[in-house]
Amino acid sequence: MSTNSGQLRVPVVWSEDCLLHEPAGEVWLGIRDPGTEVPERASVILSAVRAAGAAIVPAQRHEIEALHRVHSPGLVEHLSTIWADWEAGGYARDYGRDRVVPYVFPTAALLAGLPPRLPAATHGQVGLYCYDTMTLVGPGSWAAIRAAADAALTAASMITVPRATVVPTTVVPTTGAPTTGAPTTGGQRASYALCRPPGHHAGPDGYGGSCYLNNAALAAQALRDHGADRVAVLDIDAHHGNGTQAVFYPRPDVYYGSVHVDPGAGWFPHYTGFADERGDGPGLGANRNVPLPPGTGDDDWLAAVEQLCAEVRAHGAEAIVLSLGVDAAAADPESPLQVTADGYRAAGELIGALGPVAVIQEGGYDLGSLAEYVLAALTGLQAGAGIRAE
Ligand code: SP5
Ligand code: ZN
Repeated sequence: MSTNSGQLRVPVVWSEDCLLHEPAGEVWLGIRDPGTEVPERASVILSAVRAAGAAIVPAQRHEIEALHRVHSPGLVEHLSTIWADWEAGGYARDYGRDRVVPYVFPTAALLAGLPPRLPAATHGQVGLYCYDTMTLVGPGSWAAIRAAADAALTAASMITVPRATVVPTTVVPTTGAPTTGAPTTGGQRASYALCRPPGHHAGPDGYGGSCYLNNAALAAQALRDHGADRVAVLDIDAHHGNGTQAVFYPRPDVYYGSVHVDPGAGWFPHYTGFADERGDGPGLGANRNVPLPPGTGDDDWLAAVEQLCAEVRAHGAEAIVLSLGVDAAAADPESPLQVTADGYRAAGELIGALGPVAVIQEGGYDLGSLAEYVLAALTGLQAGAGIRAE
């Protein structure tokens, strides 16, 4: 037992299935690199939260319809079947293509206003819902994608929502032995879903950025469906959560606020995350992006987090979803931000004070410091929420 034992009182929602997704690299600028979104990310976080004494709660299986609250049935069906189609098509066996990677994308440049048809060939179809070459699909991917979504939905169901009249009825047990016992419906001030793969780059009808289904958006929508009139998603991953923004862009009921490295300075996702993206129609004003220059450290990053927290309060959010990417860490290979673990602890404290929070794991790729950062954020969060460590 580590000396941290008993320190982490936020229950951790987890499914072993999250380890089954092995993207086996990412194709970046035409070459397959090893990739950084690896199963070990989840393993090191799991070990650390266990050592810190957290209750581990199994992710509960939710019906497919819960996924359709955020995503098109077409995307969900595609993700659940594309590996089997790829395998049946012999792409792995006969052509040495061991993962699904698209090569034609039906962008406006190709379609020129025509509606996308369903291509006859599987290798044509694989570009239909995917917007980059870095988000590979393999044999275990769907099991993990669904498990991550289940973990997020479970975490959402664990926190208390004011005036909640509905407890989720679509929850059915999954396999796997239950562990030490936090309740699975309501009552918690905070919960943490150890989601892998991450989700915030996945939109209503498409995937990319190492994300397939949007775990945080699913959690936020579930909180709305469980009785919260207003929900906020705070995104402190180093990258802009274009998928979450897209899901809620026209809506006033779910605020989205993100602090991230400036896409205008050359960083992924390149096309979104600019300060002038403020929402659309009735949702105008309920979207906020705070892009920061490469090299930004704790002070300016925390000032941005504080600004977002003030907006969450002004929005009147009754429940909060925190997209917790820790790739703003100084040592992270995927971002040039320079935030310390103490910075994440301070951010957690600010956010924990806002109200009930369901925390969703997003990015974070430095295997040496990842777990320390997650623990810092979660212990800060419980302090801010007034949850006493023992
Ligand atoms: C969830 C999340 O954090 N997704 C971010 C994915 C950003 N990936 C950008 C990949 C750019 C290519 N990686 C080059 C790594 C060089 N070390
Ligand atoms: Zn990220």
